[in-house]
Amino acid sequence: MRKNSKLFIPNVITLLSVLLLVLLFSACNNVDKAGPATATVSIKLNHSQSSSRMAGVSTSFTAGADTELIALVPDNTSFQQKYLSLENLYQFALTDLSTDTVSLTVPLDTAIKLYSYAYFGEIFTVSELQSTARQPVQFGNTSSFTISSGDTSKEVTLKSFDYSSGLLGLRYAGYFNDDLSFFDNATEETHASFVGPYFDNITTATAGTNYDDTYSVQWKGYFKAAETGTHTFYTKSDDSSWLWLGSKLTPIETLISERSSSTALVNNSGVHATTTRSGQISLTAGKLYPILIYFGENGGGDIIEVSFTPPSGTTTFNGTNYFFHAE
Ligand SMILES: [Ca+2]
Ligand SMILES: [Ca+2]
Repeated sequence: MRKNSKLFIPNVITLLSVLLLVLLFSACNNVDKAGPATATVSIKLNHSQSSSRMAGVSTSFTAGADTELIALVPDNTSFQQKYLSLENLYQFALTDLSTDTVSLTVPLDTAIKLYSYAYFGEIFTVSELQSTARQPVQFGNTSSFTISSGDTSKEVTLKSFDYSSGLLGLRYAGYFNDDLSFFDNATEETHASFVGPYFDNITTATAGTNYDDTYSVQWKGYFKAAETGTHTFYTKSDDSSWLWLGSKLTPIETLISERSSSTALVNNSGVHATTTRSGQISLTAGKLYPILIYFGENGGGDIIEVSFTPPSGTTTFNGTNYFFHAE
């Protein structure tokens, strides 16, 4: 009993302290919940035509687009081709394509920017886009800007994403053994002999030869055709290699999600000595096509080379001005 009464006063003090902390905490939360002041602003979009990518794809960012979704994000938000993956997103809205304007409720005096996702062939609402896995076929962004109290309109330039030279090449631990889904969850690893991550060509000089066992490599990006007509693609490998080319205007993520053994342009699968296989495809000059290459080495000798023959050209390993990746 005595013991309990001695503890009574300290316990009350502790209880009151906790109560005070809880009150302080909830007060702070209330302030946070209120957030920064906002204003609803009509934003005029100037669609830039300057990018090298769009020179190859379309003369105008939204030319022929039926729906354009605008995402309002904090300035430090990284671009995602799947817009639903954007973090810290403020708001989605659709552009009025007849006036190139979009109405958004923006935070005031905060660094913000817009990401744009254009769709072709069908008109969507925001909720329809949010409930579908449909991928946009063109992307753009603005520079950072702020809206201050009293601003009712703003004009911003929307630039399409540029492409940079080279395919992204990543090496993984283990031999994929023709299990295409291996690359979905493979463990990336670095290796001194594996030069990258962007490849203007894939030859014994860049990927190496006879330098290791039980590893796999994925190259992905875009192939920009210089001529219209039949192109032949080759892989020369020990052991397995595969090559896919998707439809023009298709993001590489779509090609990866749809690739299968039956849609491969080059199927050079299996554990085997150095073997060259090829496939042919008709391409249009100036257009970008997603390209995906898988390679794996089980044991013994190892080599991977990728070459192609344009309609009127000679076979080459040199992918400069042909191989690109999106920024
Ligand atoms: Ca080897
Ligand atoms: Ca081998």
